[in-house]
Amino acid sequence: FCGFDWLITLALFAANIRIMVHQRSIRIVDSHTAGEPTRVVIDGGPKLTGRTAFEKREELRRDHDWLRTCGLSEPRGYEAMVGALLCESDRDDCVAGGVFFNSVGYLNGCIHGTIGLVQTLVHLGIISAGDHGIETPAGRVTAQVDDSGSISVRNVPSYRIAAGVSVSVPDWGTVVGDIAWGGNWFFLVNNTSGFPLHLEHAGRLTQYAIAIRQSLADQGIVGTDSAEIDHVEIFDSPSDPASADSKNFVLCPSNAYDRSPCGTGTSAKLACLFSDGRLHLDQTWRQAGILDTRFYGSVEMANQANDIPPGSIIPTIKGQAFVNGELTLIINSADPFRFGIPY
Ligand code: PYC
Repeated sequence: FCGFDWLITLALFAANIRIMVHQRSIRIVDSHTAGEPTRVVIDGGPKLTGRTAFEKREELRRDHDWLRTCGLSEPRGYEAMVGALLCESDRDDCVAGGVFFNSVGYLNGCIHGTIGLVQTLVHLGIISAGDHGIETPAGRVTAQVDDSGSISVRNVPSYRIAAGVSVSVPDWGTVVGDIAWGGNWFFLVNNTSGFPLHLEHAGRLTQYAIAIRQSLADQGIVGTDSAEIDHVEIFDSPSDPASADSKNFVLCPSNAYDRSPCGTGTSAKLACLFSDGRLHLDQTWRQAGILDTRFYGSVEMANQANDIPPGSIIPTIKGQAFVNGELTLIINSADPFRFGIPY
């Protein structure tokens, strides 16, 4: 070899390897909030051109759904996992944006996921204690990071649109519940399954909740603008009344149950309690989830606006997340399941 010959040979060799096995890397930070996992894509995802988080979510859904399936479907993920694509926000009052998804589709808002995303930003040294705006497809939320490691998220306006709705559920009888919005649509019921809200009954509780959700759809019971009610929230007495006011079991759209008390679900619950006069403006509601981990909720009145019913509240949900992994996903063109196992 003389002159630049060896350099040209090296470049051709590298190019050949790239053609033979094309590889793409996605950088991830994993965390859990009260037991519920959040997988945040921090680098290597598609560059989105949408202006708002809502537009970005629709672009992701339409043009880049591979990111969701590759991160959350097996063999890399599982159905309880929620993913978030960390985005820039065009808003001056937001430090970042987040688009949330799961193994079957996309979410409007996700409070445990927002707490996980904010903890990820703290972990990366991007933010520290203080107030930070985050843009989500459901609207802007504010996250307050405190020195003790807790994160409080001031959510979007939440409200109940119907109380005491009866639904006939094959094999389970008539179930009566409320329909409320807390950033996602929820049907909230007291537990009539006959199975206590304990982890050992998660399978039967999941069947009960799926049957309720299916019956809502079959009987045309929907949210505003005919939106599907895709979350079911079941309540019972807390395991330890000294540390919680209520315990829940929340079915998510992927048919997984939320390991946390579900932040948007707790927001919907606060809206119902407030409408019933069972929660006051200066009160803290302690909501336990199926693992007996807790979110702490409080409410303020929402300013009246055309798109929300009178009496809507703004919930603030406090919880804690722990970063438990940093990894690089490798998308190898030779791998038949590089975008996840389809099902
Ligand atoms: O915490 O809002 C939440 C949530 C929604 C779905 C799973 N977790």
